[in-house]
Amino acid sequence: MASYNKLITFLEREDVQRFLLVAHERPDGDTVSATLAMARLLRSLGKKITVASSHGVPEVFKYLPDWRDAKSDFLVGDFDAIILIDNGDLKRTGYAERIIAAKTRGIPIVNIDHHPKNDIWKYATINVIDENVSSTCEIIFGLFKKINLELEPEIATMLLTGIYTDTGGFQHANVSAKTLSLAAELMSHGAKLKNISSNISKHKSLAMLKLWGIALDRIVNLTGIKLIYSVITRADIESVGASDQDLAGVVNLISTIPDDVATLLLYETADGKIKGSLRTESSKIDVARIAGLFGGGGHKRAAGFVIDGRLKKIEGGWKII
Ligand SMILES: [Mn+2]
Repeated sequence: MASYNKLITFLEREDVQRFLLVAHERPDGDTVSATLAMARLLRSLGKKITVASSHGVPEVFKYLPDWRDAKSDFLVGDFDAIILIDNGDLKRTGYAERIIAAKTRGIPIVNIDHHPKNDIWKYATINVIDENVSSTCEIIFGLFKKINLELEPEIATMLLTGIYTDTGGFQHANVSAKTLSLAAELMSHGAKLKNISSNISKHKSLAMLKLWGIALDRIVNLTGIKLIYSVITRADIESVGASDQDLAGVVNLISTIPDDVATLLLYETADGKIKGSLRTESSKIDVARIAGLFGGGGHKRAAGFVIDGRLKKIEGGWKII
C-alpha cells in the first residue's frame, strides 16, 4: 500500500498553489484519466492546475470530461510543484530536460505511479508508488478517499477508465478482488462502465482495422524462442491513413494466442526510432525483463522499449537495420 500522508500534507500546504500535472508520452487511458482526476482533486482543494501531455489526448479518450485541458507546452518556472502521474520513468514524461531543470531550480517533484521499474524517485521529493495495484487510477482513488473528497460521477468515470484500460477491460492478470470491488464502488458513485467499454473496446476506425490487418498478416512465429512478432512500418501507417495511436491494441489482440509465448509488435515511429510493445499471457514469462534487454521496462505481462533503427523485410521475417 502506498503511503499517502506525506503527499496529502504537501498538497494541503498554503505556499504550494500552482501545480503542473504530467501524463506520460503516447498516453494511455490510465495516465490520462489519473491526471484529469488528480486535476479535479487539486482544484477542489483550491489549487491552480495545468495539465501537460506531450502527445495530447488520443481520440479514443475524448469522451472524458476535461480532456481539452491538456496542453503540450509550459514553463516550469510557472509552478510551485510538478506531479508526474503513471510515467514509469523520466524519459517517458516527454519532458525529461524540463523536469531536470525544475529540480535544479528547487521545484518539488511528486511521483505517483504503479510501474515497478521507475527511475523518477531519484528526482522526486515525494513518491507514492504501489506496484500491487492495477493502475495509477487506483492510487488516485485512494487519495480521494483519504482526503475525504466527494467523488462526482465524472471523476468516477475517469478513475474507472484507467482501471478498465490498464486491465484490458478486466481481462489481465492484474485484476484482483480488490480491483473489482473498487470498480463496483466507482460504479456506485456513477461511473459509466458501458460508456467506457463502448468508447474503448468498440471504437475502431477503418484506418485502424486496415493497419491491424497488415500487422496480423505479417505475424512471424519464432517457435525456438517462444516469440510471436509482427511489424508495422511508417509506410504502412501512411498507406492506410492511420496514426500511431491506431496501433494500440493490436499487440493485445496478437497475445490472445493461448500458448506460453511472448508477443512483440515492432513499429517505426515518426522520429526515426522503433518502438517495441511486448505482451504475454504466460505466468512463466516476464516481458519486462525482455524489454529491459533493450533499455525499456514495464510490467511482467506488458512492457515496451524504444531503439534506434528501421525495419527491413528479409526472407521469412524482418530485421532491424
Ligand atoms: Mn498505468
